[in-house]
Formats: sequence, C-alpha cells, structure tokens
Amino acid sequence: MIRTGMLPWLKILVVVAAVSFVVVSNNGWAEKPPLLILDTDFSSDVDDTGAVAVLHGLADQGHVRILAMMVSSGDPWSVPCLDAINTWYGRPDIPIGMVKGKAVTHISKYTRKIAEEFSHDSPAGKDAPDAVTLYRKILAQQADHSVTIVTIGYLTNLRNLLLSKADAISPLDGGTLVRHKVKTMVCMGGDYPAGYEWNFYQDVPAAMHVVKYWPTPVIFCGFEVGRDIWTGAGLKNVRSTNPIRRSYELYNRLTDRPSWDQVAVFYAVGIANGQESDLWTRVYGRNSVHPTGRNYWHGTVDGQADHSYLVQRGDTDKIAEMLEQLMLSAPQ
Ligand SMILES: [Ca+2]
Repeated sequence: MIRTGMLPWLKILVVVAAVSFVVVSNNGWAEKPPLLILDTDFSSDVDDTGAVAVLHGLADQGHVRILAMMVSSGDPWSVPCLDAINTWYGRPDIPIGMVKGKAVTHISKYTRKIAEEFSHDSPAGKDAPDAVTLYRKILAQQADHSVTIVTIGYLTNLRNLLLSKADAISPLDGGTLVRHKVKTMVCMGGDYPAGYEWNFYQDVPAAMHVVKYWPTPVIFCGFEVGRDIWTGAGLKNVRSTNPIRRSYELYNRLTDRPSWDQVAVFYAVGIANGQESDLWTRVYGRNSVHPTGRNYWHGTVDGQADHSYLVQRGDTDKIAEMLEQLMLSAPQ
C-alpha cells in the first residue's frame, strides 16, 4: 500500500533531487536513509502514538533514520510511554529529550498506562535528558543541512533551542546551529490560510518565536489537512499486545480519530527523501502567529519564500488507508 501511494511522487523526483542533492535509488527513496528528529507533545491526544507508529513503519522499510525524539509536554509519563513504544518497535535506544522549565501539561488518557504495562528503561520525565541539550548534542554531530525536524506538538522545545547559547557542546548559538544543521522543518500547527489551532495556542509565545525566527524552510501541516483523514479503528485487527492499539483503546475505545500528526510525519519522511508528494500540494508565502494564538498567511513571494503550507489533493480515503496500514505495522 505504501509503495503504491508513493509511486506518483517519482514524477518530479529527479528535479527535486537535483536541487537538494539527495541521492535517490530507482524506487524513489534516498539510498541512504535521511536523518529525522521528532518533537511531540505525546500526551493530550492519541494521534501522536499513531504518528510514532507511522515513523517506525517507515524506518523499518529503510526510508528514515530516527536520530532522537523530544517531548514538549510536561506530562511526566510521556517520556516513559514513548520509550516503551520505541522499545516495542525494537528501537529501545532512541534518545528522548524532555521539555524543561515552563511546559504545557495535560492529564493523558494513555501515557501512564502504557508506561506501566509495557517494558522500557526510561526514567520518569523529570529525570529525562533536557530536550535542548539533547538537540544541541545531536545536531552538532551531524553534517550540515542534513537533518529534518518534524514537530507535532507545542513549539516550546524548538523556541528554547533557538534561544540556547554557545556552550561546551557547540560554539554555535541555537539559531546558528539550526541554520547549519537542519535542512527542513515540518510543523503540524496552525490552520490555513488563517485560524486558531491547538499546537500554537497552547504555547503562544513559543509559536510566535519559532514561526518568526526559525532559520530554515518550514512546511506547515495545518489543522484542516489532518481533520478529515480518520484512522485508528483498524487497530482492532492487531494483537492486543500492540501498544499503539492499547493507546487508542484507552483514548477512544479503538474508534477512528483525525490524523493530524500522522500526515505531518509521513510528509516529513517523504520530503526528507527529496520527494514532493502528489497527495498534497504546497502554497508558498509567509506565516505569522498573533498574540491571540491565531495564525495568518501572507501572500506568495514568487514561490521562493521559506514558508509553505500543505493543501490536500489526493483522495481522503486512500490517504487514510495508507496511513492506517503504517500504523498497523509490526516491528521488523
Ligand atoms: Ca500532537
């Protein structure tokens, strides 16, 4: 299913690859899996667990290498829950960073249960590594312009990263480090061309700062993109020992749910591979976040602006089926 969905991406792949210098193989994927960091709130909604399943599914197919995951939620169970899911997928050593300082915190329907029911070796959230320190360590070790970041939660960690100072890890301040090491950021946040969306209004100062100052191209996946793509009920068909199934069971009794975060992760892996999707097109321009938390889109700039947002053009049911198949993927 995933390969069928990918084939039309090949149409303009050669052009994209020539621009971004991604070496691709004949099947349209980069020969060397591109590097990706996931930043997630992983607590208040369950589409984050679906997105992590999509990411592991694509990693199992050899299409991405997961460098690290960062948690932007203050929920102390988020990190152990995430580590439990990574462990179940056979990647127990993915470094996980935790937001420090002021953090948006909600009671989760699933994080504590998953952390208690599934094995992992992660400390509680407050003892987990600082996300900014981990970002700096990971980024400092990578080649220039080699890392894709996908954020599917609040922008707290990324704001804190931008504001970080030079230190023993790197002589570069956060903004310069990001500008050197990051290729693209994909952001599930906002509503386009204008609106009011959870990931932005939960931490408005962070959203305002990141949207204004992030120094690489940013592709926004808005509320309206994932809203109509419903997935999750298919998890009834996998074994009960699957933690993704368990999280949906705890969240909404294994019924369907919009796929905001799955879309962002799926798109991010594609774009990290140098693929432009025929499932979504892009509108170029410039995003901004108002102090109320509302976001506004500002025109186009000859297709050269460093902000763009996705507009769906593929079939909703086919996208949902493709994403859900990835969510059902078992560890390799
Ligand atoms: Ca999320």
